[in-house]
Amino acid sequence: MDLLEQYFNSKIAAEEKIEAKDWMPEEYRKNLIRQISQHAHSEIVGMLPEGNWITRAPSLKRKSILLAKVQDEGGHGLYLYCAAETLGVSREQMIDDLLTGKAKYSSIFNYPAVTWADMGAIGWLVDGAAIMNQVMLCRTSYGPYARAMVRICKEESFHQRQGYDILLTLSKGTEIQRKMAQDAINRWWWPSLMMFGPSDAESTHSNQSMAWKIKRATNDELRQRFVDMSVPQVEILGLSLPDPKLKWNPERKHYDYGEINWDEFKNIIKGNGPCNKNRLASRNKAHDDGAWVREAATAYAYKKSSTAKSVA
Ligand code: BYC
Repeated sequence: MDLLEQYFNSKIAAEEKIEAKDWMPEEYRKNLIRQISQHAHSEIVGMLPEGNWITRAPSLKRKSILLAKVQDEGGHGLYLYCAAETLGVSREQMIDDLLTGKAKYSSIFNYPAVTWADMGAIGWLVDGAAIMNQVMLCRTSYGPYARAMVRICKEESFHQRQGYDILLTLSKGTEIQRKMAQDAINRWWWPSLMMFGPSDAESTHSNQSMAWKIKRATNDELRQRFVDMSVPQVEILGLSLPDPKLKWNPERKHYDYGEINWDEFKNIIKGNGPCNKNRLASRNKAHDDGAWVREAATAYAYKKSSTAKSVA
């Protein structure tokens, strides 16, 4: 091991952040680009299921809250693309990988949001799972990623509350509203558990990512914490989680839960989920429709720089 690598390892061991200009192993850089860009894509594609409901929100207040949330997701994507760019990958390359279907993004966004209650379940469960994972990432070893996560987590906790608030309101409403809330929870529960990734035994990157402190807890550890956190919250709603095997285990001091359908997870990751094609088509359309904005911004920047040069 050469001196540079020894120094890198000593910084990781001492909980010091690795910064953009520091030497780092090529595999560390590649792994971070992979994870951060997938994370950025998830934020951007994650705008779609909720964006669809902005015009159908049941009140002005709910509409403005949802609008703010979806805008936040766009902002999170941008912070994360910036963090990935510090590792030497270009924004154009990352976006091209997303639009051509080469890059992965979170499996969760390939499910449809079919009722207003889905806005509640997404906020409570999907953002809840995202926070569980992302709070850990505030302590990730790469400085620009860790700092982006601090801000993202603050906004995500507002997102989770707005989702829970929607479900709480529906749970106190009419019988039809309660049923709608329960149905949304039934559909989003298992996909939310899949967000944490494959089981530790099946996870390709976990061992190395844990050793480099990119990840600070494993997929199964975070999934278990999420299950433990969700049970008392669903009890307050007076609703239930769709898992007959969910049971407190006094020895483990955790809830046991049923088997995740990993075939469904793998199928979605391969691009065959209910909304994969639709999500990519929507992103491609948005990108094409926005071409004139990029062209105008580039022309303006060029004009500004030529004016500056001629004045100088
Ligand atoms: N979906 O070795 P593993 C959000 C892939 S929240 C699709 O365990 P790793 C939001 C994985 O990429 C969601 N693919 O991987 C919330 C790998 O494939 P490659 C985004 C998945 O990286 C609300 C392979 O399976 N959050 O944005 O160690 C509203 C083997 O997995 C998934 C983040 O991205 C999945 N669920 O651990 C709007 C958090 N799970 O790359 C937006 C940051 C695994 O070898 N990311 N795969 O082809 C992470 O913490 C980690 O990347 C993961 C996976 C825990 C997700």
